[in-house]
Amino acid sequence: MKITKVEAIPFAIPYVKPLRFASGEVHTAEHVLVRVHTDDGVVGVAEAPPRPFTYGETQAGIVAVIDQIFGPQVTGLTLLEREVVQARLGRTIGNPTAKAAIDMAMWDALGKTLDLPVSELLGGYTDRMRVSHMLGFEEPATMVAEAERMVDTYGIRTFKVKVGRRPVSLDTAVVRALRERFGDAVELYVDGNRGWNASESLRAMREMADLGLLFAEELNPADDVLGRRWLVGQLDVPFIADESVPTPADVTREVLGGSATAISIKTARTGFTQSQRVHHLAEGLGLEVVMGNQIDGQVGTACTVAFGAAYRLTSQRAGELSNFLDMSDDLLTEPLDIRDGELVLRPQAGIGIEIDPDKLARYRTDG
Ligand code: MUC
Ligand code: MG
Repeated sequence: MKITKVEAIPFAIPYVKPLRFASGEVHTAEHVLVRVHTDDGVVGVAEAPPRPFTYGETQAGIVAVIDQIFGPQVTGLTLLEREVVQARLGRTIGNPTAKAAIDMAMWDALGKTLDLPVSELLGGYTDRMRVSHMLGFEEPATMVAEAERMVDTYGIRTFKVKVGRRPVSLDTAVVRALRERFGDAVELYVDGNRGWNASESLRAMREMADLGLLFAEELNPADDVLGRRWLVGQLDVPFIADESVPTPADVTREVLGGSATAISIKTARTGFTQSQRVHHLAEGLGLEVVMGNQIDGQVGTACTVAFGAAYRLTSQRAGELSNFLDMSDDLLTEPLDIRDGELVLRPQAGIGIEIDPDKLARYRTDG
């Protein structure tokens, strides 16, 4: 169970169509595959998605920090020394997806070593999650057409609508068009990625008051401290903190400060070990939780559903598990399969996936 090597392999897979939102856009999945090798010959895998517009990490930076700092810090430890790993990686502030991928690849290796699924090791609550699909910026008719395709092809009935454009009517028109098209047959919530200020956010939420939204997410910056508190105090739906809470300490600060009333858990940034802490904190505080999407590929999505299905709280709401559908290809031998609006866990050990060596050879960009 001793870690002998940590590999960080950059790869690039184009999107069929770009995803656009208030803080940026994604055209190609330029991610990093992390492989943790042990002295038993076991290899655990996970992926780190750089989000320069959110956390400041880049693909080259993730490879460098793993090769030069985090890899050497964990090599020689066993897969059971996860708290030692957390303490060592935690000395460095930031680099959330690089740290998370190492943690999840270790859990995958542990599951494979013990011949048990990670989701069962974590909590074993259920074997599936309902799927929520994220709709990026387009014209209302295009976004409605994409939602129709998701309903018809995959049975998905929960949509997170990206908002945060100006004027706010650009976005409120989309949400209204979706509600008019689908009536009560779909669940809708909105995510602003900090695009609006507090008063624009409140105006938009009032314009959409009759549209039955489940949540509002990160409509304005959390650093508008008083504005954010003012906004959250006036809403009658839970306000989800996403990129403002990359650590358990941030969750505590934002929630106790009145700047959030619900939490997005993203395994891409808190791995499994820190996501457990966020989950336990949310449970103790009585907060709603959504399993979020860091625009993950299939490796990252397998991690999200493994964690989300492990606990009652994280499996209540639909998880954001479908954005890999916009990618032209992926790395798995057997693609994830969304059916009847659900993603079902694979019964295999670890996170239940296998990397296709030919696909990795085709898409890796390190020579
Ligand atoms: C989301 O929920 O915000 C877009 C930016 C980011 O950091 O994550 C995605 C999705
Ligand atoms: Mg978000």
